[in-house]
Amino acid sequence: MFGLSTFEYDDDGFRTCGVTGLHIHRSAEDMVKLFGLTAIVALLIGGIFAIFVALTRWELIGLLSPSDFYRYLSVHAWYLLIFWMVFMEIAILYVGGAFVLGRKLALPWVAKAGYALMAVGALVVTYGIWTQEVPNQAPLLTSYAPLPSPASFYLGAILFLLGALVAAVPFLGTVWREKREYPSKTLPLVTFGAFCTAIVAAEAIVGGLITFVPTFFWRIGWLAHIDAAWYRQMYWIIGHGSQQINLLAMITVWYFMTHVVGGAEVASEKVSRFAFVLYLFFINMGAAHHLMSDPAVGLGWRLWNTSYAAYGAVLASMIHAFAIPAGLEAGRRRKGQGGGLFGWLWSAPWRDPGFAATVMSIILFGFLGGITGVMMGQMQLNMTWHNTLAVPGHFHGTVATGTTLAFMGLGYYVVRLVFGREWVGGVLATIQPYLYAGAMSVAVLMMMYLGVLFGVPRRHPTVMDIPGTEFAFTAARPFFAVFGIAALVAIVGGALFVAVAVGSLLLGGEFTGDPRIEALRAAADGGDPADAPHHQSMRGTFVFVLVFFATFVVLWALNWLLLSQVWHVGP
Ligand code: HEM
Ligand SMILES: [Cu+2]
Repeated sequence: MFGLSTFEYDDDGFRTCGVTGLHIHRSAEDMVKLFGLTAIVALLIGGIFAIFVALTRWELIGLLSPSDFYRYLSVHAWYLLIFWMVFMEIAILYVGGAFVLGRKLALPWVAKAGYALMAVGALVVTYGIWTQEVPNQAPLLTSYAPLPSPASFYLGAILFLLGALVAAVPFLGTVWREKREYPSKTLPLVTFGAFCTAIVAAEAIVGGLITFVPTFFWRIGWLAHIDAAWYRQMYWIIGHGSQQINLLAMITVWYFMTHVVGGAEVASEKVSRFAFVLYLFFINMGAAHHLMSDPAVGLGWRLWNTSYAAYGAVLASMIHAFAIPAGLEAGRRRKGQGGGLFGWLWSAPWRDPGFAATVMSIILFGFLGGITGVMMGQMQLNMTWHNTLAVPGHFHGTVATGTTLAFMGLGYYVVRLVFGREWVGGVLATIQPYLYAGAMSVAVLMMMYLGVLFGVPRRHPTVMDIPGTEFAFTAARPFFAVFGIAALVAIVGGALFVAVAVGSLLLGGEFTGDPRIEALRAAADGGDPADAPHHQSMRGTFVFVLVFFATFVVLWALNWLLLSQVWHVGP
């Protein structure tokens, strides 16, 4: 597809990847290219809109008028959080399914039909956002009823969701055929992770259809009324559910990339699989954190879901957060790649942007997104975070820093291993993950400070005041300056990724293999059972775990201190 490939195939349409040893069929490869490239186009468009959004919030520039701000913010959110992520996730399903199992993609025409539905849906959503009328029809991400967002917007969202559901069918069909052929063989961990992702995705999408279809009927006049509280609760099945898809897909990419590029080996398959299963049972309930201040649902319901059940999913994340670095440490130690406490890290391929992006993703997702998510997902602490700029701070730590970096890392290897192109850009490609990760981290921290310390609201185009009130945020000005500069640098970092990826496809030489990765694969073939991954020392990872927990405790205590200072009870 696209005539960009440099590979040759056997008569059945298979080839053997020289780097990973995977048997890859053309049918799956074509779809990975199609969905992957579309995702990168969405990243580019959403990134362009990030410029306008960030430069409006930076009061020194104050670029857009209020009506334009909400229109641009809606495009930014839908192209990045939904289109960039979901197109990439379908590609990940096909990598985790057909590629890893060494099979043809089942029902490739269904994949094409799903793609067409998704693409049309995305365009209709864009049309809806663009033609909405001021003052208050811009959907943003949530399009809460009774906000009268355009009917075309809801129609587009329905088409897109249907398309994603259809596009998941070839993945499930591929797994089905594998199980029919080898009923007693366990699925590889990456396929298992992709399978759990697909289940969580199906639940989220069905929830989205249950929400958007009646809302669409309401907008075209077939239904007289939509209950606002019903909408809010149902909407978050997809609103939060899509973040669960992002999380599971990202973790699957972490396992895949640390293994392929870093030589990681899974220390305990059972424990890692158990963690995926924990998500299946508990992660949905986390959605209730969006209703933490909502009077329409009971207090007990909110507390149970967010402070008890959700911790089942947090436990799963903790297990992966240990298992993946531990797998990297154990795998590299076993292959003789560095001893001592951190030798396995110093010797890692830090100049490889695929590896660097993956590791930055793991670290920053945990420290910036994970810790803040658990804190603001807790009833009392939520009061100081709710609806402030700290909330976008949190989710730019998760999706915009963590998940986006993981998908960029995978993107680098799609360029190499699927398109068969070597990266162009030299040192620019090497620094890209660091530039994006570093600047994004600063922007995220500033959003959090502005929100928690100054109470600056989210989703607001006039920045230094709240019209009609006495509030003024002038003291926050220096933080906005740092935010604005960091946001611009982050946008440059994101643009650099698009430039390297697209540049490599058009101008890159043929990728003929990476001696470092081949050496890792050669070193993996030691058959000594005493030399198993779980017999290796994982003390380096243990030190990281202690650092992580210490940070967690300090931030937790600090946030309670801030909460205690919000008001004084008594004389
Ligand atoms: C350099 C990159 C980026 C910058 C500078 C940036 C900046 C911003 C800013 C300033 C806001 C508005 C906050 C507010 O006023 O409430 C925002 C909102 C948002 N951004 Fe980003 N962003 C970037 C990348 C991303 C990425 C990669 C994603 C998703 C994967 C993303 C998803 C969102 C979402 C979902 C919203 C909220 C929309 C809503 O409130 O409904 N952003 N972004
Ligand atoms: Cu959520």
